[in-house]
Amino acid sequence: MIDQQLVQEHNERLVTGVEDDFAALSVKLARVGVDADAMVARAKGFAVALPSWGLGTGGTRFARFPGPGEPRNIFEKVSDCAVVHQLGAATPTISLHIPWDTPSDPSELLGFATERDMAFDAMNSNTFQDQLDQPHSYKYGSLSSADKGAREQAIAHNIEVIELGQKLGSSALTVWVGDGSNFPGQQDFTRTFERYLESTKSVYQALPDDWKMLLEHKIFEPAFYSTVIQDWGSSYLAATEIGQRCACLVDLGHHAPNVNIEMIVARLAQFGKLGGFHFNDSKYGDDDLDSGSINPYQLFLVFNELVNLEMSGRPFSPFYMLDQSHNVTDPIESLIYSAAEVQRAFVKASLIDREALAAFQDDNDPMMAQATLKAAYNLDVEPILQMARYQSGGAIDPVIAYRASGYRAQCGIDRPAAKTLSSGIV
Ligand code: RM4
Ligand code: MN
Ligand code: MN
Repeated sequence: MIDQQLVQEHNERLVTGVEDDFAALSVKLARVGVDADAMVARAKGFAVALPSWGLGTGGTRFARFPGPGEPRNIFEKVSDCAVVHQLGAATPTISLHIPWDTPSDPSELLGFATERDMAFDAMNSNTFQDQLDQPHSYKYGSLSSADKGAREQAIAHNIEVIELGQKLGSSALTVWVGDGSNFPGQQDFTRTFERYLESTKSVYQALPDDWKMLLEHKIFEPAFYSTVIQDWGSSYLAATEIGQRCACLVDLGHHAPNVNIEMIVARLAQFGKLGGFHFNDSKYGDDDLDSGSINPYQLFLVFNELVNLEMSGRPFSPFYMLDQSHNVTDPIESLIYSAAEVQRAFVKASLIDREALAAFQDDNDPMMAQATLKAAYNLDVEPILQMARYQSGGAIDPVIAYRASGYRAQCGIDRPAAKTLSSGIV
């Protein structure tokens, strides 16, 4: 963790300016009947989970350029997550990926996280890679494989992930499989999907009553012709077949460019099958760019749907997580910044004048309807986010505070990396 004294000194230098900006924004919002303090409270209540696999430098098929002081094990990842939350005050939980993060002693890991005020969010299984000593290969699929042994192994793995998650205080299993095909004709779409459903139902039977199972769709990769859960339609069908506590997880990067993701969100929400999100951004085929870095308006429109759902009063407690790969930035900086971008979209969406919007919609007034959305989107809500961080004990400008702390340089000393050439796999 970073010395809290440093955070306080950082805040003391900036707080007067923030108070001035916040006062000005409060006056502006009061004119349209919005209480700025209530928005700060809302921002403070917002949380998005951190992906344990996002703390190391990411890479591509071509190369990876590791940064100094990368975490070498799950404890160091938790330490880095604690720093992200200490400064950004929006990320109190961690989502683990198993077996990448399997602890030898779960209670030790839980204790380590609790001491740092961190908890565990949804658990992620991994049946898209083979592990050493694993009897069956996932080369041709896992939960949907034609090989019964591979399917049974994948089911058993998912159940083990649930059992581990129970020891860590988690309450959800996210299932993303790389299953699919690279050639037309390679797989029979229907039989493959049937096998997937059968396997996933077996996992669901082991799901504790208070858990959720989240199915994540992805248009392509690693399979390049078809994937078993390719789109939200397949995901919805599967979640509906599997059971009431099974729902769909939307990873923003898992769609074709220009797809109307906010409408997918609305559809899933309407039919009670929206389970959670993996936030990130994408431009072409990449699924792991930083949230809000390419298309912040889309993120806002997604949150417009989420706030709509919240306002509808229907039961709703989605799992929010960042799922990003940081190839050219310090992962801690990216995660702090991205969490704030997601929180910003949430706050802006909370400022939409929904009554006016509904009236314009019913009057068939597209100009004023879109202007109502834009009025909220165009507001600069930074003082609200700064005030929320300040009141929560975080840093007013968390990336600046992080840089000033020297945390990364210290990690570079404490965590010497093995000297290997990092190569791509082309
Ligand atoms: C996938 C998907 C999953 C994540 C893996 C590492 O593209 O987004 O959520 O667990 O990557
Ligand atoms: Mn994902
Ligand atoms: Mn992905």
